[in-house]
Amino acid sequence: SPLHPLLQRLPKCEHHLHLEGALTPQVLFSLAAKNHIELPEDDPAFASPESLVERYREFESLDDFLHYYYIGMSVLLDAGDFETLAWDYFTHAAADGVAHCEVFFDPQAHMERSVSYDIVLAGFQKARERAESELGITSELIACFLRHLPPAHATATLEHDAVQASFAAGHVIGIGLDSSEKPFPPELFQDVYRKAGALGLKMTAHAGEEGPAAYVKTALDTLRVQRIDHGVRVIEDEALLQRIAADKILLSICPISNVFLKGVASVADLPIRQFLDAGVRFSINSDDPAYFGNNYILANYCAVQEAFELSAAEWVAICEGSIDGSWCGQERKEELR
Ligand code: ES4
Ligand code: ZN
Repeated sequence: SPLHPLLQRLPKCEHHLHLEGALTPQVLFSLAAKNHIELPEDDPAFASPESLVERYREFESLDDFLHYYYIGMSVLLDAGDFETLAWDYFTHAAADGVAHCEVFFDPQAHMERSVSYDIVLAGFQKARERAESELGITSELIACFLRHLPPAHATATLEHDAVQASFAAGHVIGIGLDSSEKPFPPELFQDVYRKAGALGLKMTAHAGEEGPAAYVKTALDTLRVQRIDHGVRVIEDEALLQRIAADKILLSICPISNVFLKGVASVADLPIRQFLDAGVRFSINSDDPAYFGNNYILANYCAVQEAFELSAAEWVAICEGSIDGSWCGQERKEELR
């Protein structure tokens, strides 16, 4: 596209990136060797990094992907491993013109396998500091709860001392909700969101990725989130679409992820044009780039451009909306504009 230089140059904000989803097969295999972690011998996909790359091209669904995602993160053990992972993401983000990002991680998935929260956070903090000083990228951390685990487990995690300390220190600014969407509707997690709201945390939730528009509605009504991750299925509910536009709820959409996980057949099937026409604020994001063809944020911008041929003014407006919808301070927003 003739707009490619503009897409590269625009200062981008990324709001939907799972740090564990930035684990490339190459890094996965090297950390598995270093940490003496056995990968599944009964799955030929784990024969080599190359065969894993091939298997990642054939995900059938969100749950099929998540099976590999949770095996993948089992190679992460010490703070240096988490620093390596996050640094790998930040260097890709810098190459793609990301100026600011708000990234997810899954505390329960590490704590469940006896990796302490402080180890995870120490590694991420080191990478974040280095990204700011060496790459000029600012970042925030969002702790996601796993919806396939009991809601009480999420609440206990929020109340864990080290987690509370990371909120108090401002190292983690918000919470999210991810993993297998159906049959775990948002309202199951009202307790943990009410407690997070009382702490003044930012709040978002995955909804309307595989699940119905009704899940987006209950995320807004019962969890009181300020943002919706994915949310593409709101297109099935016109009144909800209008409400999201009026309330300036940001949808963090992930076009290439939706194609890899079979939510849509192609990027052209996403309701991007309807969102623009209805005045819905959205950002374009990479989700789990290492699992989805090594496609980072710029590839997602380009895929949208190829499918929809947006104007330069529309791209500038998308980027301004994603600055406005960011959770950084007002001074940083001014710098980003
Ligand atoms: C995820 Cl694409 C997606 N959806 C839900 N949960 C996730 N965790 C990591 N990637
Ligand atoms: Zn996601």
